[in-house]
Amino acid sequence: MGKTITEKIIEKHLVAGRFIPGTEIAIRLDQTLTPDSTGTMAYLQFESMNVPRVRTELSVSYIDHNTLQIGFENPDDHIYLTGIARKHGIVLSRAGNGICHHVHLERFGKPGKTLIGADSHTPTGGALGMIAVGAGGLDVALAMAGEPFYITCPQVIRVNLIGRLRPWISAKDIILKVLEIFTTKGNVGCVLEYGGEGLSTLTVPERATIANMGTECGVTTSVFPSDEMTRRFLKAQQREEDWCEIQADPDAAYQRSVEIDLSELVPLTAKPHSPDQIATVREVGGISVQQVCVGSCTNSSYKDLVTVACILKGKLVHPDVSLIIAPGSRQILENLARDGYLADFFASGARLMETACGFCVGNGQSPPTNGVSLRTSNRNFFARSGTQTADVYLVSPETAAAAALTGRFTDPRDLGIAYPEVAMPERFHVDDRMFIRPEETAEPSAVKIVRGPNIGKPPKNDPLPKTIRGEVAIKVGDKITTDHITPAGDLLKYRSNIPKYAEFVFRPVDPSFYERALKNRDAGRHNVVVAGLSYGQGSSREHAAICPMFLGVKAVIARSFERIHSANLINFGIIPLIFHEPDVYNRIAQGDEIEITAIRKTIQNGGKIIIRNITRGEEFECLCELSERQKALLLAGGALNLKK
Ligand code: MIC
Ligand code: SF4
Repeated sequence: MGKTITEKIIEKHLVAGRFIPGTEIAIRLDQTLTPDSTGTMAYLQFESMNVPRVRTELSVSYIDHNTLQIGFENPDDHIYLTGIARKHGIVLSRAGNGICHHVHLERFGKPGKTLIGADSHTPTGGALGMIAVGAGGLDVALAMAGEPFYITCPQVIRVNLIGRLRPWISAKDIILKVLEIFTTKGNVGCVLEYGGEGLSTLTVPERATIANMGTECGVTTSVFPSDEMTRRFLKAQQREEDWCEIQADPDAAYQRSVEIDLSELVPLTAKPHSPDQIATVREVGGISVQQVCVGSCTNSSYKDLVTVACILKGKLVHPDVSLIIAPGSRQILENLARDGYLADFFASGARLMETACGFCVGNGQSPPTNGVSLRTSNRNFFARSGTQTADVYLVSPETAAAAALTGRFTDPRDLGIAYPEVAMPERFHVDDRMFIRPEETAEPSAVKIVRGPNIGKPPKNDPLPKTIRGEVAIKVGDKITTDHITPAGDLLKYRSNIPKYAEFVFRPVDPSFYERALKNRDAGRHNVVVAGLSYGQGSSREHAAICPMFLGVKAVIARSFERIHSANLINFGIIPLIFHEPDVYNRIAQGDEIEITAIRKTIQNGGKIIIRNITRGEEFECLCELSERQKALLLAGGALNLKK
């Protein structure tokens, strides 16, 4: 039987296991990437492994998330990252060079290669025909140290695109349709593999929008074939030699197939507060809009921004709207400047931001109280924008531009102007001077690493105790994201300082959690978190496991977990337990006294995991499927203990 693209690439990189969906496999990694926000912790962990040079073909460290530099913490992180890159053979992409996923696609991604990144949108690389997966920083550190990456061998779902997009409809509308079909829940362990004749009109940056936001479905990754479009993009990037063809075999078998007719799509939006709350723009109606943000790793390509510039040309942004434009990379910004489009932005009253994550991660540009913000980014989780009362809608660049002009949610087809058909340039102006390359450092071992006062050490954990005894320190509902657990925005500057960052765990849900958890921990009691469905959705930030670990959390009992977060919990010695009978969730409350006797022995030898709810006089069973490797990680109290 023929093979899928996913199977072909994974099989070439297998170091343990076989391509049997649902089983644990290990793959060799060709490339890694880190952003600054998760990178500092990843490199602190990498340093503790005493490996002098990275063992990958390519590792890139990007300074892209936190470039605001309010206070010394953030610039100190940049200096630390630069030193680490010079010392250990990593390429550094300097602040101002752009968002990791854009820059990686432009300059480093290669069809057929494997990549993991300490950022959940690493699957953007799937647009080039790579297997690109998001992971916790510790997994990336291990990959740089030459260790393989362990994942559950995925089930492959085919997304067949037929037809052709009509004017004013674009790649964002395709992925919003995918989110409507798949939702954000229930897709753990799957890969979305795209195919069909509809692909022939989609350029790599458009495929990147789709692969990028596939993350919101909770899939392991998304992947596109590497075809003539891919060759064209790499040629435009002046690196055609990196191209090779990768196609699924015509008789490849898929777990499931879904077909989307592009010619039937209309402008869509994801309503607050989840990327799968899909409606048509017309259904939402003409509500007034106070802010429009075009940017992020999802939709800020050259084509996206030129389209917006053409729509704005000769007009002024509505007086009640603040329009933010943040190009995805310095290359995009420079090409816009050279081709004259920046002048159109300035003349229209748009506000130009740095080529960085910025507003997307709540790092500036918070909407006003009760404000409506239209964004081309990928996440509209509660409070992520920095304003708890704001409503964030995710839209295409076309819909964003329409609202910027009218001050209202507007179907861009109703603007009454001709659709600007923008082609991808045949050749981009390329300038790689904002990378610091390993070969530029003459004596890497002599590089002194500078650590500002905010840069700590990765916190230690004890091995798993014999028995877990303590209280349910918090009970939360469904779809708790890592933005709820460890908020970013103004707190990004504490990413290198776990004791400080831990003060804000669960702040958007229950600001009193920290005091309670700390009190229990200091009294020698364990903390347990109880949650609903899809716990740990969203970002790959392992801080959502490290900070709870620091506060003495030993187990999370949920109705279901998302992939990266569950791996992060295990990496830091916290047991992810699943209610055997979902109904028990309704009978457990915050403050309940909990005991899990002989948990160490049960993890070691197998057997039923029974939880005693002492407060309610009830016993219930939990499930926890673990590989031998994961058992060893939990028993040791995390991967760092085990590696030592
Ligand atoms: C995000 O989009 O949530 C982030 C910020 O890029 C994160 C990484 C982080 O938390 O630093 C992600 O997606 O993994
Ligand atoms: Fe940056 Fe936003 Fe993309 Fe995360 S989703 S990498 S914060 S632009």
